[in-house]
Amino acid sequence: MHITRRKMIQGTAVAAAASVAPMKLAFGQSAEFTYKFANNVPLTHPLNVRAKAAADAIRNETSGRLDIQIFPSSQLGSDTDTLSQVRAGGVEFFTLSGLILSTLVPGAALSGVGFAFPDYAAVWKAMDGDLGTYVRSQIAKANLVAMDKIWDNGFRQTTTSIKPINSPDDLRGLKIRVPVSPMWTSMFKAFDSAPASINASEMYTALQTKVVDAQENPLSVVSIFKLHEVQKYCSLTNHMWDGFWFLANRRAWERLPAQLREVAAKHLNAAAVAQRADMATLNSTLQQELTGKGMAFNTPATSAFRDKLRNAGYYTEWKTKFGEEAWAILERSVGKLG
Ligand code: X2X
Repeated sequence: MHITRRKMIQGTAVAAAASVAPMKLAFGQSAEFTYKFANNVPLTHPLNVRAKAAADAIRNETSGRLDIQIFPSSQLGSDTDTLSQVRAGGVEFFTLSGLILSTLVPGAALSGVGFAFPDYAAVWKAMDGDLGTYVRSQIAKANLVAMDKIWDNGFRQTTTSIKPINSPDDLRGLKIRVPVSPMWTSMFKAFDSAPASINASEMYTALQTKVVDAQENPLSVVSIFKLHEVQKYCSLTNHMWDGFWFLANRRAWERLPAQLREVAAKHLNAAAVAQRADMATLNSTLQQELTGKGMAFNTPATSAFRDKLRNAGYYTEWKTKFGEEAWAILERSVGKLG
């Protein structure tokens, strides 16, 4: 089972590399700029489908001068490794959850504060507005460039192999995989769970071998990573929204002539907007599809979870960590928190 899955992922990666191999120009030259784009989701995820379309459009419009090659499924390393590589310049482009990026840029975790966004309308208003502008300015200070439009990962739900989560009490002591980020660890500690920080590339195996009994992710990730094979229950906790910043190594970005940068940014941002719509469609069909594959769904009342976070001092702690200015920008976008 494990081996089969590994093979499948490797097969996907090879197919990806083949399909985006450097294009030879009509007159026999290769591209002037061949840049790697790494990410942690499989090729079938809308993020890669839309990124591939953007890479094709960029190659066309630049007459092959800029060739973006896609490396899906953490093929170049875990998120933690790839973040180092994009900082060093070994990888030119990388999509990363703002919360994982917060290990380098603390303010990037603002969008992941528990229960901050009631719905997608609130998410895009904030992320395409002042909150997004603030986070991108913080990212710029770390010598990375973030494209204007953030890509959707989704509202996160909780899956387990052992029981449905109906109330915060069900999270007590639960061994749950979370991505590597203080925001996630702090949230699940506030729920009295036992969170384990594990990169996405190791998530399936960690669940399969029962290193952990649970994880939390949008339904798109549950389905595309085939977590339904190793998880039985899915509780619609909607505890946070998560998105992927499209990051570039600053030197690599600035090495591109202005006109190439403009073409690349235009297509990447348009692809992000299209990907958001794909995700909305996907997420609206997945509960039914995953039920068909044997998962049992429940919809707990979220107010008790929010109360638990408040009582554990989670909001107070994060307000102090982010600082008054950043917290005020978040609250101006989404209303009073905590
Ligand atoms: O690692 C995860 O859980 C994932 C795929 O959702 C992120 O990239 C944050």
